[in-house]
Amino acid sequence: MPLTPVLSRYWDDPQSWTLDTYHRHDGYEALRKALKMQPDEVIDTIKDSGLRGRGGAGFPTGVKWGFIPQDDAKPHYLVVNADESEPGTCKDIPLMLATPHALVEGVIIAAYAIRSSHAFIYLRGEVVPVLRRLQAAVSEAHAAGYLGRNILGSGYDLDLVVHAGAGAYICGEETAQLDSLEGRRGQPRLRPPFPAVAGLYACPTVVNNVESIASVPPILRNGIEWFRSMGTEKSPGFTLYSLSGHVTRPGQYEAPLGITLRELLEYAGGMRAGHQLKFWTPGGSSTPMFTDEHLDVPLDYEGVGAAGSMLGTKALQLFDETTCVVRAVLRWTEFYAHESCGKCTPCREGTYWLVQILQRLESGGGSESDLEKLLDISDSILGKSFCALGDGAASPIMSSLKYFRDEYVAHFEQGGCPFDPHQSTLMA
Ligand code: L3W
Ligand code: SF4
Repeated sequence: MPLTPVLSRYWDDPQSWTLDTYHRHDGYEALRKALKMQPDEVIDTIKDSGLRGRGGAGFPTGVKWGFIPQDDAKPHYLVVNADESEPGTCKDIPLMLATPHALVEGVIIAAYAIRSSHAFIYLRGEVVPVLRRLQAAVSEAHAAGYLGRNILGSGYDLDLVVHAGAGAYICGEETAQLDSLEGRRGQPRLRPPFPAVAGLYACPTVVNNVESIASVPPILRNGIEWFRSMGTEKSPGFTLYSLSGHVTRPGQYEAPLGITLRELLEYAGGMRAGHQLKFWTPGGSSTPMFTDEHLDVPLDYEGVGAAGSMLGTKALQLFDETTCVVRAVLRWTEFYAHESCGKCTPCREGTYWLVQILQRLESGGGSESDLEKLLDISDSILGKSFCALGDGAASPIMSSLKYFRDEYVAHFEQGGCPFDPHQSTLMA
């Protein structure tokens, strides 16, 4: 399959982030088109395109917009989830840094479609250069008449606020993000009601990922058929795959949904010289891991799901044979234990105990019964915790024990890690 650079096509242009550059690439043409359509027509276009949410779950974007009730008196809100923090996930930050106007134009179109006059971009607060770039793009868009009152003479008004979060992974969960935006400590809310019914300030709210929203202008500009000519029937279009780890040329590869890791690896120059793939994540550390047996799994929602994992954020982290799987899983589990918000017992207590057991095993202690404890605790978390963070913590443990149980056993049988830690750059 060929690469299909759409979102990333001019990331390397000088001053790619300015309004002038964006105008040279047909910037804001899709907005002009959208403002001549009825909001429902815009929703139908995105529904018919088959665009699916790029933040992890793959929920159809147009269907989500269609949930917003049209006959109520409450305000509607659009919130862009730009709190990218899933381990390995690194696509939204480069997109916003290189082409912030692609996101801003998508926001205006999406807000118009759901009849919202207040939109927010909830950004991970640590990425100050992105915050500055987004704020500059919003100012440029205001000055050019794309934001504010009576946008391009259409009578439509929109205010867009860029909000910097305080650096908590849980605030990437959509309802925790809404709590945080409202000024409270970010913790997930019970769903239903989904945000589309009762979201920000208890009003109908659409929460979408950055890449999903940035994909809207090209669809409106080029049409449904063009979008559906890429990808698969159920997972149409192009998307950003982020390759990291022991790969020759790590980075963003924009390609149709349904491409395989084997094909992406050809573009990325293969694994680093002299080494072989051992295990990888299809969509960040929250998705069950794959091995070299899965090189030909189509990277779309159906293909990855059928092979027992999730496409997630398409963050492909690749590890070669020098990596200790127990140590990698320990590092991820420490992350989840640190980021657990503490609201529910299975995740709050479970992630703590998982770290204790993994630390014991990784340092050469423990026994066979520890492996059963890991599975037992993971089973108490998976599907039984309040939000997806718990499931994400259990997934790498369960999948690594499925594929690499022998390696866990080798640790306690040999009384230490069988890998030379100096050989694995990812273990430093
Ligand atoms: C109205 C209904 N709306 C579902 C909406 C819902 C949400 C979207 C998808 O988690 C996953 C998670 C992470 N009426 C609805 C409805 N909706 N039914 O549709 O909902 P859901 O529950 O399937 O997923 P989610 O809560 O959005 C996302 C995984 O993605 N993930 C991501 C991690 C981190 C990042 C990041 O750092 N950027 O994305 C990686 O795998 O574990 O499973 O909007 O409201 N009946
Ligand atoms: Fe909080 Fe973890 Fe429970 Fe989610 S699963 S609500 S992060 S304690």
